[in-house]
Amino acid sequence: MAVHLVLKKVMNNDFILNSEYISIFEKNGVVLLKNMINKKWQRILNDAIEEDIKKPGPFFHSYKTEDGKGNFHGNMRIWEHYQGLKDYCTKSPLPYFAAQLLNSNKINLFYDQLFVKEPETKNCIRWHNDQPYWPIRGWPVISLWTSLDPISKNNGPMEFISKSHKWGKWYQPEHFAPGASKAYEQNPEFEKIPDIDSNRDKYDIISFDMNPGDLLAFHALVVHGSTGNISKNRRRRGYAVRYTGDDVFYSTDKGSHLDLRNPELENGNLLDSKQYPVVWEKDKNVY
Ligand SMILES: O=C(O)CCC(=O)C(=O)O
Repeated sequence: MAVHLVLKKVMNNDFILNSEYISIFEKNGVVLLKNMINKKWQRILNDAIEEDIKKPGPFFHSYKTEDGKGNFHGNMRIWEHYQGLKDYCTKSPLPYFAAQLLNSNKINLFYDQLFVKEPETKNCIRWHNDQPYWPIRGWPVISLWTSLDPISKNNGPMEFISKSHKWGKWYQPEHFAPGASKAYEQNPEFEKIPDIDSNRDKYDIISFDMNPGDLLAFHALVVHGSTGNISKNRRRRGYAVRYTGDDVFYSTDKGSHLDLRNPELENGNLLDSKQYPVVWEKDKNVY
């Protein structure tokens, strides 16, 4: 028992986030955490992503490319089918990072999502905030996004409007690429996203150069998007894991993505379920 406690303390210290990171996340809705994912996890991600590109899991939703060049592979809920990703989402330090950033005693895995933009894939991801797409309500909700490729201006960095998570705005979901089959339900409580690209100088837009191993942590209501990968030879394999903190609950409100809904839950239920498992609890987990 004593040995276990000592081990627990050492590991906790290894993964304690600097309080400055937490303040930046709370203030701006996004923070870059440098060098957080070790090579072992990067290899696991690499293998699973290549496997998913070759043989996609059931929620595959390739986006049509804008000029026929490149390739944009999208998928989600992949952890449910690949042990390596399940381990990354549930047993890596990620849930503990989420707990610290969200100041929560319990963390549920909500889902994971892949966005692979091959070289010369000009598609942007339109400006949006995430939570209107999701059948969940409550404040402590976060994505931890990483890329297996170095990211800079030309190969599709994520962009964020700093502090927009506090605007109190929920924007009507729209598809990320033309040609998608089913439109999102309209929710009268959501509003149309403004034309940010035509007025970029009016917004505090921030983006980050990244290296493999870095993590971008962003709040579910921060407005964000990503630019196209216009490079001729650099890939951009982005992978996001979404986590929820204390008291987040299931919602059947209109507008959310059908593939993220959970038949086990009813409106107002806490999320604990097979699809959204508890992955970290204060005083119970090693990290
Ligand atoms: O990876 C991207 O290009 C977009 C990711 C995104 O919008 C998200 O993870 O919410």
